[in-house]
Amino acid sequence: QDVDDLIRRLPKTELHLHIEGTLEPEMMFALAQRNGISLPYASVEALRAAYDFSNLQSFLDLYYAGAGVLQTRQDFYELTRAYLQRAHADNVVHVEIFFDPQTHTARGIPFATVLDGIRDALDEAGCTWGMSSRLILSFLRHLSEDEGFATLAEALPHLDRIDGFGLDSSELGHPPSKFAMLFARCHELGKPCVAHAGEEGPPEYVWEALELLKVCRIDHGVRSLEDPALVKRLAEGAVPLTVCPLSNVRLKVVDDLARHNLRQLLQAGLKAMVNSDDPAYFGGYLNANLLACRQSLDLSADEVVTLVNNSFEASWLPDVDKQRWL
Ligand code: ES4
Ligand code: ZN
Repeated sequence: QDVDDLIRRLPKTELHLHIEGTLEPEMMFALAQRNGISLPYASVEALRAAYDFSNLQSFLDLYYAGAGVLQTRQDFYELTRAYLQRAHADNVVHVEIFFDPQTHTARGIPFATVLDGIRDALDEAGCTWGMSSRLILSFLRHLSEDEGFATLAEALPHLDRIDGFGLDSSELGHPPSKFAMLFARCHELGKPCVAHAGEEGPPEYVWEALELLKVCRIDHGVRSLEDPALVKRLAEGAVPLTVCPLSNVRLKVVDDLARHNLRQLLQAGLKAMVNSDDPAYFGGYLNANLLACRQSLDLSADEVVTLVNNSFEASWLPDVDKQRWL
């Protein structure tokens, strides 16, 4: 299939990826053994069988528990290296990845251990393959704004290695407005900000992310089409939406990939693109997401090129580097 070949061969960028969500069951078991941790699953197969989610929260419960096997700088390095190898195999040339420091500092893992391990692998991928990268510190929205401020304080000595800030975790009941002061501080530090919004939450949360958190991208945003005024605002501002199709299916945000609104988002003039979110849990990395959409939505070559170009345009690469790939 020509379009499938195009998907595989095109240079691509990944803008919505949680590094903790790339922890494959095999590595989870290997790290558990190395670190003397016992997992409540008998085997890799039993663990994979538990990846049958009913909503975002049922996934997050497993995702936070799984991340408990990550303990040392070497663990975070190996996790990130394995992801970057898979991305490179998909012809991904630039990544902007999230990490959730609060998931680890709450277990007594030092902030620097997490950051150093991830950065080791990102730097190595830059040297080995010329892969460029950005690292986004994502705050957990189920925690308080004060806890976010405490995490930001821990990040301050490392700001030269943190490229931006994000907001993730349980969306319903934790609107962006809860973090307005924290994100104002992030902007004062001169860093771009993004937020998950309109995944399970209503269009109002997307409005808040734009108006109160002043984000430059919306992560997911698939519920935006419910509000025509919001669609107008997103189109006029050319605000990118980092859509994650396989994630939306696995978390029951949409009931079937064939009914995903990806094409409608593009037709409404929105800068949507495809990303992989938590690929170890949702059944595939970037090419798998694009190939699944091609199949279920019958994406054309033009649509694939638009999605990939939107992703480069939405990236934080300087314009000269974007020109290389567009
Ligand atoms: C996430 Cl899919 C999703 N949504 C919100 N927060 C997250 N953290 C990791 N994956
Ligand atoms: Zn996400």
